Amino acid sequence: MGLEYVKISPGFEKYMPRDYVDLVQFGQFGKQIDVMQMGQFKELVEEHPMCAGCYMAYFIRVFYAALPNPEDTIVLGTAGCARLALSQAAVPFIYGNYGDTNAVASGLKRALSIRFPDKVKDVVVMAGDGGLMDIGFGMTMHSWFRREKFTTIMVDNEVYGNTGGQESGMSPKGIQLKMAPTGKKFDKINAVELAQVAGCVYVAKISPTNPKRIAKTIKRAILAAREFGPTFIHAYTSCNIEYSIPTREVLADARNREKQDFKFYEWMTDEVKEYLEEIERKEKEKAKEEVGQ
Ligand SMILES: Cc1ncc(C[n+]2csc(CCOP(=O)(O)OP(=O)(O)O)c2C)c(N)n1
Ligand code: SF4
Ligand SMILES: [Mg+2]
Repeated sequence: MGLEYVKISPGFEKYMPRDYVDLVQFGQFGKQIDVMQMGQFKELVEEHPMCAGCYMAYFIRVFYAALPNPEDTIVLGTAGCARLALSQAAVPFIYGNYGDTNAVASGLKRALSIRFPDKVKDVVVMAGDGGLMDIGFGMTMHSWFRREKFTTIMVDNEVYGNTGGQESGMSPKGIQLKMAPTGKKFDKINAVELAQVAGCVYVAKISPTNPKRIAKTIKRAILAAREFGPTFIHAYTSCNIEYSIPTREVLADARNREKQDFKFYEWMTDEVKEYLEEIERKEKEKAKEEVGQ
């Protein structure tokens, strides 16, 4: 992709689907849009087949609104609920075999750096707790050991949601699930600590209760990965179905978990901190200038 590729050739507007024309005219391509404006611009993902009221689907919606360069981003997913919405977005999506996402993303990011040495191409993996911390554990870890420059986002619903309720390494100890009826016997894996030890330069844990904070975290992780190395976000994204959470209670549930296992946590290396602070300082100055004009 790229901005030029997204634009419609003059004269062809009337032949293009309405959705596409709206996306180019009123969407995010080539612009920086504040996530708080959601609902007032054409979003990169709209219709999708995830369960009604699924909080993972909400997180994915905010994720797309937060991308710093959607026109130059490739998203990688795999089997699991998230890919149902990721594959419907107006951003290129690659489906890695279950467990392979971080190996495929490593090759892709390296290939893009060779093919487009003067351009920034962001690669983001978004996959479930099973995909990244169980079956794909080795691939995830080794991409971090090798310091591959892309972002990994784990949408942790603490279960294998897409296959009907098996326990994962991320399910809490003691939890009974449809296909784990005697209760989980082991602790939840500490993914954030593993990421730090394995070489990630920016690590965050988040419960999606505050869209501005989600957006800031996603943007920081992507910007840091461009320059310094692997970055990781561990996001709580509940599963209404397997945890029997009524749709109207998903936000209350996310707030509740935020007080327990998912207290906001952010860690980065000193050089990443310095780099991000400089970018954010410049952005603030620019915004002030624009208000003054
Ligand atoms: C190699 C391989 N093993 C198993 C599966 C079956 N499978 C599909 S989705 C899934 C579990 C998904 O759980 P998770 O990664 O946590 O994502 P969620 O659906 O919970 O979002 C499994 C085991 C598969 N597609 N490929
Ligand atoms: S099964 Fe759970 S995580 Fe998957 S789409 Fe439905 S509510 Fe969301
Ligand atoms: Mg899961």
